[in-house]
Amino acid sequence: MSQIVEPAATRRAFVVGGIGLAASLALPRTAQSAQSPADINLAASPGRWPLVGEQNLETNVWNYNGRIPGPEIRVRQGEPVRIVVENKLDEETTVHWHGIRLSNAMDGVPGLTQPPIKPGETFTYEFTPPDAGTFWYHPHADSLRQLGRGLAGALIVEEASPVAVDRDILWMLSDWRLDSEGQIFGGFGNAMEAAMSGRVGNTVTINGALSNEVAVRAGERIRLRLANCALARIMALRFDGHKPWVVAIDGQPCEPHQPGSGRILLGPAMRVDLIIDMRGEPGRRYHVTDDFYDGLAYWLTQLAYDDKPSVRAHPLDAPVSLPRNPLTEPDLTSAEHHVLTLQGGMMGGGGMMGMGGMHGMSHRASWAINGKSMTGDGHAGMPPLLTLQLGRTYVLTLRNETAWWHPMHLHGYSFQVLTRNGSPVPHRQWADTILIPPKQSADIAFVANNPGDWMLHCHVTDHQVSGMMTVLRVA
Ligand SMILES: [Cu+2]
Repeated sequence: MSQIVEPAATRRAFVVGGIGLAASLALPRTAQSAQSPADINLAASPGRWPLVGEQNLETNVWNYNGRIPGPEIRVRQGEPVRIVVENKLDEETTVHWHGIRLSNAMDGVPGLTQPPIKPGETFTYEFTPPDAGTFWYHPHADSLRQLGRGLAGALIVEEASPVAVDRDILWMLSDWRLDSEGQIFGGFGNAMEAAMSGRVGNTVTINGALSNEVAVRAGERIRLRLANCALARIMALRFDGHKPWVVAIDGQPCEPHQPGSGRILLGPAMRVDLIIDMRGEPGRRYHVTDDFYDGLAYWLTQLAYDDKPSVRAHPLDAPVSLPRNPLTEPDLTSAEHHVLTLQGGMMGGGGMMGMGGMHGMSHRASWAINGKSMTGDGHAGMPPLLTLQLGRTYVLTLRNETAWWHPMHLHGYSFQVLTRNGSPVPHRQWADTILIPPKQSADIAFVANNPGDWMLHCHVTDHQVSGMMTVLRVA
């Protein structure tokens, strides 16, 4: 079973909220189903979209199926999916299914795993997602412009049996750099910016629109799926008056926990699933604030309670624990260990890397991993930094020597996060993208059970295309 969730339903549920709310409170939620598996069609093309919501002001974007974000694709765990991607852009593209453990040929890296999709051509992606969870899709070609102009969408893999929540909602968080006319600034790939934070924008949208409020009802339990689709913006969300439980990270269930700081930290490409019990007062509003950057806090939206009394007489207690996915536990006793050192950028002590990229493309090398800079979006003949033995457990230490944060993404795998700066990481955390603060390190572990050439790169897109990228070969 697979389907695209219709835009009307999506917008009503996420943006307007109130209509149909009572009807959706049935517990547990019933998965919508199509009777037979059908092709899903995605067309990447230029378009227009009312990002800032003012009348007659539409932003020129690039999008999938005419929408920002692209259609929410919902599929079932363990059931085959066929997605036909048509390229209506005037440049090459590919689609990467971020976080899905699939075969290498379906991973969407141009040159490395498939020929790029030329303008006017199509490519069919086929895979069977082994894991339920919150994933997303985006291009892996000309990534700065294609992602930065809006090509991204959610890929939700539903659990075999529905999770007991009143509502399951998704916030695709995107960051745009808009001018006073509401149009996207050009100038992607600025070298100075690339050597610093990357292209952080000035407008953050939820599901393709500025959000003033999200309607909620007292007493309801919401599963809120957060996905940071920004090129570079890191987010730290606070839910005033609420105590969300983190139940999954990058799609992978963890032990439910409330983050000590109360903040939900989301680097680019990261997802977090929350369970939030709406224990606010009917009729009140509560800010959701992003205060990651010092002095630049803003409120993203408000949880707006309607006037109706609580939907339940007694608050729910323990949050739901999501069923685990079929991940292979690393065998740490026999693991092979490697250190990957993240280097470069401004203010890191050594200045900018200044070295020529191994693969120049049009991007200047500002960053490196273990002294090597691979630039661009992927291409044929990228030499692997490491060759991993199929079936063996590996522990990688990701050591950030730079002055900047890096969300490091490994394709084709979910890895266990073992330690940060040598201290054990609690709550059984697995991820596909790990945010590493300046001068800090993390140890991750995984069983190299998926053969192929897999990218490992920073998901601050400017960092990726200017050198913080490498390839791990599993053979
Ligand atoms: Cu980075």
